[in-house]
Amino acid sequence: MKHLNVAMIGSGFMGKAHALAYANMPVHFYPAPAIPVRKVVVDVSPELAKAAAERLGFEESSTDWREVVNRPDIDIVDICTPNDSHAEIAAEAAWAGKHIICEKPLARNASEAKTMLEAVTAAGVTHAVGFNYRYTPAIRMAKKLLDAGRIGKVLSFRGHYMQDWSADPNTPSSWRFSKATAGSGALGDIGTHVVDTARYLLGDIEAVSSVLATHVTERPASSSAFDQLASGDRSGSGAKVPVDVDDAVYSLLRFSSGAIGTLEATRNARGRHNYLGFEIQGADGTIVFDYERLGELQVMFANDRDDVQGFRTVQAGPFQPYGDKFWPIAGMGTGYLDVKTIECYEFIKAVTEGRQAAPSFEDGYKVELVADAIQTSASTGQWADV
Ligand code: SOE
Repeated sequence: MKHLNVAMIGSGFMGKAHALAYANMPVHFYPAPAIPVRKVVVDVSPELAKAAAERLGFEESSTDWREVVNRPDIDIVDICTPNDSHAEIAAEAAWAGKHIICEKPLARNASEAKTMLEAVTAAGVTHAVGFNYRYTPAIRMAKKLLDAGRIGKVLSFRGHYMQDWSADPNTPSSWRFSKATAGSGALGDIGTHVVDTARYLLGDIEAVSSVLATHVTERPASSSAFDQLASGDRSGSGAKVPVDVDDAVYSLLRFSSGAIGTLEATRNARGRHNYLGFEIQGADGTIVFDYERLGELQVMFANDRDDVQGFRTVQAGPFQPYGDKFWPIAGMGTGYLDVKTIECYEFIKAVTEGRQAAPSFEDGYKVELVADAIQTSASTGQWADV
């Protein structure tokens, strides 16, 4: 079986998810298109990098990403670093002829994303951006129902991503609260997942009318090398540092198809942990998804008999996309790692077949165009074209 050597840059939360996905993928998808080999992991200090190699199962560790991405034995570069380093690492990796998977959002803004897309296109390598949620079996199932016309013409989309890990003003600061490193706040971090899901299910968005807000304007500095999200120290002990990104975004959406919709995203919604979801209304039915119950899809078909009309709950299982690769009985449970494992499979398959993955850097760039338009609309108070 073919083997592909992976160099992973960054070993935080996403590095852990990707490392587990490389290990699990050939177990679920056998025979695998190729076996990903966890060759070398890079982090900012020798201690962090060495610990990451031990913990995540990489053969080697390094602190020099540039040297690593230029190594002749590396086939794939996996970018799991904060947003401000994506463009530089991706350009170097593309010039070195490596296939690239880059965590989302692709970049801090559309112009940076465009340079990345140009670099990978010129190099002719396979590229993917980590909008993992579109691989959720229940979301794939929603796409199948839409493509088969089961809810008729799509009229509207209500998309949301609500979390609460930063609702407490004492949640420590991190690169996610700085425009220089992140580009934007809730918009880039989680709103872009909604944009990717919307584009995947309904097609391109052509105009937006948006508002952004920053409710928590300063946070205690973090004492940890890693961004700890909900598991951080909330004692409020660090010196306060300013927040210069949004922590909530609300937007109206107009799709090229004629459908209309909404997007809501915040990391400060008490009680909502990973509440990514949507409701799609069609002329002949409705589809509802909520990631906090990711193994389920709610569907309503208008052609059901009047006396039994209503939502039914479909459990993801062997009859839904990718379901047969996991457990042989519906309802046994799909998790975050399963979604990351499917993402890994699709990327490795695209590499071995010498074609583009989906979502690619082009999708990542188009999402950034929407995110830029949302910021323009929020600052002008007008609709903005994408
Ligand atoms: C933090 O909001 C975060 O880690 C996002 O960056 C991820 O994309 C999301 O999947 C989980 O939450």
